[in-house]
Amino acid sequence: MDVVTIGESMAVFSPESSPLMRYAATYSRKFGGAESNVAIGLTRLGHDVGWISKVGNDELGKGLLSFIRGEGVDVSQVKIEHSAPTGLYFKEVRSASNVRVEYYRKGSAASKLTIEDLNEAYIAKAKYIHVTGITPALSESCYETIIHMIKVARENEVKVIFDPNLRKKLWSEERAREVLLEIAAQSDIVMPGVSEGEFMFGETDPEKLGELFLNHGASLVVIKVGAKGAYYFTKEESKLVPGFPVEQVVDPVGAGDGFAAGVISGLLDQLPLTRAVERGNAVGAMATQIPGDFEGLPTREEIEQFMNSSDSEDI
Ligand code: KDG
Repeated sequence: MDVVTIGESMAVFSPESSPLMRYAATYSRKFGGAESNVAIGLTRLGHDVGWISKVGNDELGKGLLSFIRGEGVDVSQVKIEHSAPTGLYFKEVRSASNVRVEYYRKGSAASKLTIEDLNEAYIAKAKYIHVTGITPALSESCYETIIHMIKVARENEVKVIFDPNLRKKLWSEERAREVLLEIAAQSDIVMPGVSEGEFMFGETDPEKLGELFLNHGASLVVIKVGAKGAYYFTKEESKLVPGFPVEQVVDPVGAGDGFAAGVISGLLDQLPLTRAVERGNAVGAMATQIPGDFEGLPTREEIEQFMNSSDSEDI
């Protein structure tokens, strides 16, 4: 495996007959989950990815699992949890900057993940593991599982990639800050948004945040600054890589996962950092053009076409 990721995926319901959940009588059902979005993004770009999770013994869980399997992600480590249902969430996109989500995931199948669900040999064979700050927010056993997975990765020289993906609806701010900082300290590559960096360190300047994350333990820090693009920082160099302009954001949910998939894909292809982050920017931009958490994620051919035809600023 190039990358192994872990986390919850849910059935996603989006209002159809009215843009607002409170008035809609009909909804479309899709699937989504930050980590499986990244897995799908990477698979579409030609990489081998495994996703660890649990789904309920229910129709949505079975549908979700066969869908993600159909995208080419290895789901051999996904278990069916008989004691809890697959999580759900409802998503209303009012505008690019105003998205509302309602979660129905407390006590869900994925929240029952435990250390026993980790196959250490499977993790040890990956080049990277990818974890987010969503999974440890789901339950105490999920938190322990993430910490253990990072330990197994480090013991086996597998690089740890961390996207804080702060979800304030899932836990208290104090606990979130504590755990996100704990995981960041054990990660090789950290990819926060600038507001997540501010939440963790109380600093808004991306340059200062880059330094803070490096001193905290990461060897590569990539900080997303929305449409402007993303900065990257190592001990040796730092740079702002400009984003790709898009006419209109149709659905911003999943753009960060697309960005992560693009950057990781660039790292797997051993591109120079500027090019890897540029690929992240491009995949993130494409993800915003289609409704759905991962539907807009491109194949390799599509991303090349987009990057060649796009008038991104010279970098
Ligand atoms: O990053 C996109 C995710 O937010 C979405 O797919 C659902 O995983 C999800 C979450 O926890 O909100």
